This record gives sequence, C-alpha cells and structure tokens, in this order.
Amino acid sequence: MKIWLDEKLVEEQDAKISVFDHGLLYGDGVFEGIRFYNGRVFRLEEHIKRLFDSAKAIIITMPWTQEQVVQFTVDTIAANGLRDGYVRLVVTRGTGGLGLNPYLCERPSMFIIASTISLYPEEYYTKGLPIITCATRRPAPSALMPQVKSLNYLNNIMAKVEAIQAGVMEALMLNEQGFVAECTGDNIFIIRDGKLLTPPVADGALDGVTRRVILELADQLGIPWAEQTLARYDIYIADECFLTGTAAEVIPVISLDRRPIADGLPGPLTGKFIRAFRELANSTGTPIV
Ligand code: PXG
Repeated sequence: MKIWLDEKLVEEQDAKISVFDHGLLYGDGVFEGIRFYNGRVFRLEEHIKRLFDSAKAIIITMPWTQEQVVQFTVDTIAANGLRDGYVRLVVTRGTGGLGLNPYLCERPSMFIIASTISLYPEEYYTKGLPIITCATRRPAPSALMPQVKSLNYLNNIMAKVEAIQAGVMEALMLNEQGFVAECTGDNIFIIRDGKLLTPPVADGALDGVTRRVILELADQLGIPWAEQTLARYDIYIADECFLTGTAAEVIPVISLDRRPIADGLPGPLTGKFIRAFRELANSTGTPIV
C-alpha cells in the first residue's frame, strides 16, 4: 500500500510520523474520511473544503491549496489502483516539544491513506440497526466546536463502547441539554407524518457531507424537511429513522433503547433515500485519473 506523507507517496512501512507530533501527543489535528465509488470520488471538493475549514478553526495554516490537496487525494487513490473504497486524510499540528503550545510546532503534517472501510455488516442495511441512548454526552459547542472534524474522538469512542457493551453497534448521543445531537460517527434523521427532520448542527452535530446530500435528495424527491431540535421522545414516536455518514452511508434504524420505531422495520422513505443515495454516489464525483 502506498501512503501520501507530506509531499510524496511512500511505502506503508516508511509512512511514519514522530512521537513528538502533536496530533499524537494531544489529538491536535483534523481529518476527513471520503468514499469513492466506481472510479469517482464522492463530494471530494466539499470534504476538502471542510478539512480546510476545520484546520482554520483550530489555527492550523495549511501549506497547500485546496486544489493541491484534491490532487494529492486523487493521486493516492490512483497509485493504489483502487476504484471503490475509502480515503482518510489526516492533518496534524506537526512536530513540536512536550507542552501544549501549538506555536512551537513548525509545520503541519499531512498523510493520506486510500483503503476500504465497512462500518456495519451488510445485513443491517436491509434489516436495520438497533441503537441505544448512551450516557456519554456530546461536548458543549463552547468546549469543542462540533463542526470541527478534529482528532479528539475519545468522547465518541466512549459512546461507542457503551453501544457495544449494550449489545448494539451504534449509540445515540444527546447534548448537555438532553436533546438529540447525533450518533458516534453518523448524523441522525427521522420521518414523521411524511416530513424529514434532523437536529440543527448547533445542537451538537457534525455538519455532515452525507447529511447535506440527504437534504438535497429530499428536495429532489419532493419530501419536505426541516432542521429541528429533537428529543428522544421524537425518535420513540417517529415513523422512520436512519443514520447517515461517509462510512455508514445511509442505514435504517429500527429501534432505540429496545423500543421499536413504528413497526420495527426499515421504512419506505428510508428505502427511497438509500436508493437515491446509491444512485448519486455511483454516478457523480471527481474522476480518479
Ligand atoms: N458525525 C460524526 C461525529 C462523524 O464523525 C459524521 C457525523 C458524518 O459526516 P459525513 O461528512 O461523513 O457525512 C461523522 C463522520 C469512522 C468514520 O472511521 C467516521 C466518520 C467518517 C468516516 C469514517 O468511523 N464520521
């Protein structure tokens, strides 16, 4: 496997970063996960823009342009001869001393891994996913901005552990006020009386690229939608529920806290979104050349 590291492609065994890198020492950095389908990278420019926005928000000055990073990403996928898969970009603060001060790190590091990812077994896409509410809350936006896709995922990992210990694969995370934020690596949607609802980003969700795609598809399919603060109650009484994310794609949720959502089967509009998403993902994107 060939990895992009800083300015060039290197073999996997040579893709190493310093133990003094602040990405490792402090989780000081940002990342992106992007999928490619059928020889095209899905929403590549949008993901790279979010990477730059995340970097800017934590005062990392990118030494590359967005156009360059788009090209590096495509080059890394092409160098590995892949047409379908997942690409991870990581930007760290770079190497510095022991001590938090980011200004003592000289230059950010970036590496790009082109591989594959599978978050949930295939059967869950047809049968649907049971989820639980976890006790671990999303950090307040005043503590960690939810829009920043940072290397600080301990909060989400602890939530994921709660899910696994409860015997399911995903957990619903609430914000400090007790309203629905998102899941550990996915945004959440419900359908109620024919209307699509998702919490606003300000309630503690990442501004997901897949989330934006779903809202665009809702417009195309003529399904009304709104960003609305949701409580667990709204999910318990929903007609349908699904999660979205680059890794998860679109996946039906069939129960929350062992309470079936509607009749406990994936809903018809969810199926429509899954099909529309797959069609779009397989037919659009930046060509890998
Ligand atoms: N919320 C969180 C906290 C995320 O980390 C999403 C929502 C969905 O955003 P996108 O833009 O992907 O639609 C994410 C994205 C992984 C993995 O390794 C997680 C994500 C993306 C790729 C891989 O579990 N999370």
